[in-house]
Amino acid sequence: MKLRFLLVLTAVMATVGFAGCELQTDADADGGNTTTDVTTTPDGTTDTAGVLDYRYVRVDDLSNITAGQDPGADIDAIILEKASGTDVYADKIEAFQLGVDVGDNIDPTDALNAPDSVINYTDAMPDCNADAGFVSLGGSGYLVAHMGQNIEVGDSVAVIEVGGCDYGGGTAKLETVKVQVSVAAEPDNQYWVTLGEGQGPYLSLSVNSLPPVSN
Ligand SMILES: [Ca+2]
Ligand SMILES: [Ca+2]
Repeated sequence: MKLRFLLVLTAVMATVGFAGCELQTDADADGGNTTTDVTTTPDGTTDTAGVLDYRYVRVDDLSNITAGQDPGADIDAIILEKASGTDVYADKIEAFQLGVDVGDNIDPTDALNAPDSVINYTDAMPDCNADAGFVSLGGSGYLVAHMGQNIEVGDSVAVIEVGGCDYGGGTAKLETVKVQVSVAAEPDNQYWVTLGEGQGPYLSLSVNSLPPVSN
């Protein structure tokens, strides 16, 4: 009888101890709880205290095209298509790695802001400027961009690539890219979530699930 009581007491203490640790871990600066402390940020997106925002997009060139003019995928723009219908653009390049460097168009800031090479990108055969307004990743390179708002479930991330469009002298070559999103900017951080891969000129990938990452 006495032994049984002791075992029960030990189990109760273990449970209390575990719950105590959990509360300690979840408590944040203002004493709230990470699951309930939701605020709205100045840019209109929701912000959950203790949970990092998905704000970065990595685009990898999977084409392996390393010769010719502007080899590899030619990125004109990255668009965060919010569930609300608003389009938000990349506003900063965080990292950039060229595959081969034989192109004229190797300035990664050409992937920022609204499309300026393939403007009518939703048309079946858009027009494109094959001379300017995009960055060629060189067959195996990548770039990481910071987006103007948080990437959330229900949004889509679109990459505008100068391919499958009419440049005046024919149709620009389509090239395959892979698209990932993360809470961190480093090219090799552990939090990248793959949205998918495919070809342009308008590759729009939906954001179906994003695992919460605590800070
Ligand atoms: Ca190309
Ligand atoms: Ca551009």
